[in-house]
Amino acid sequence: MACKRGALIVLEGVDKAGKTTQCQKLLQALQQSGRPVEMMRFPDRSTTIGQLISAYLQKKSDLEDHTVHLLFSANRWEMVPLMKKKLEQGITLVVDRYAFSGVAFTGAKPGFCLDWCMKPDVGLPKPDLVMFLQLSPVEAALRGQFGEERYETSSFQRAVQQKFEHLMKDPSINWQVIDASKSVDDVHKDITTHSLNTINTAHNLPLGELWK
Ligand code: Z5A
Repeated sequence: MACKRGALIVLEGVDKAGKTTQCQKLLQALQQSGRPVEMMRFPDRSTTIGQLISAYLQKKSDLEDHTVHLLFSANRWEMVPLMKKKLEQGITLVVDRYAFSGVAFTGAKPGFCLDWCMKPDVGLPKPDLVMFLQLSPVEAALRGQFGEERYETSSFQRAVQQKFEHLMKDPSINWQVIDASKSVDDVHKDITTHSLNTINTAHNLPLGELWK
C-alpha cells in the first residue's frame, strides 16, 4: 500500500506573534506522539539565495523591491522538490512563514498590488492548514522592542497586518485564526488541535497547488 502523505502546516502572523515558539512546540509534540514531522522556515537563510535575503534583511545590502520579492519566492521554489519528497514519504512539515508573508510584506510597500505579489508563488505546494497567529501591535510591543532588521517598525507591521487580513478572505485556503495573546501553552493546545485534525484528513487528499 502506498504511504499516506504528510500534511503541510504553515504558521503565519505579524512580528513577535510567537510563530517560531509555536512551530518548535508543535514539532516536539508531534515527534513525541510518534508522528513523522520536520520543521522548515522561510526565508531559509542557509542557501545561496537565502544568504542574499539575509544580508538584505540585516541591511548589509540593498536590493530593488521587485527583485527581493522574487528572491523570497525563489527561496521557496528551491525547496519544493525536497518538500514534495518529504510529504510523499509521509512526513508532516511544520513551516514558519510561507508565501503569505511574501505577499503581505511586499504588498505593504508603496506601489505594489497583491495580484502581482502573488504571481511568483502560484503553484507552490498548497498548505493543508494555515494558522494566523493574531496579536495586536500593543501586545506585540509588550514582548520586547523591535530588532534592527528591515521591516521591524510598527507602522510597517500595521500595513502588513492589513494585507494578511485581505489574504485571509480567500476561501480556497484553510485559514485558522489563533488568538496569540494567550499563554504559550494555551496557544499550543489550539494549534495542536487544528494540526491533528489536518494531519488525519490530509492523509487521504492529493497535495494541492497554491492559488491555482
Ligand atoms: N519576509 C518577507 O518579506 N517575505 C517573505 O517571503 C518571507 C518573509 C517568508 C523574516 O524574519 C523577515 O522576512 C520577516 C518577514 C520577511 N520580517 N519581519 N518582520 P524571521 O523569520 O527571521 O523572523 P520573524 O519571523 O520576523 O520572527 P518574529 O516574527 O520576530 O517572531 P515570531 O517567530 O513570531 O515570535 P517568537 O520568536 O516565537 O517569539 C517572540 C517573543 O515573544 C519571544 O521573546 C517569545 O518568548 C515571546 N512569546 C512567544 N509566544 C508568547 C506568548 N504566548 N506569550 C508571551 N510571550 C510570548
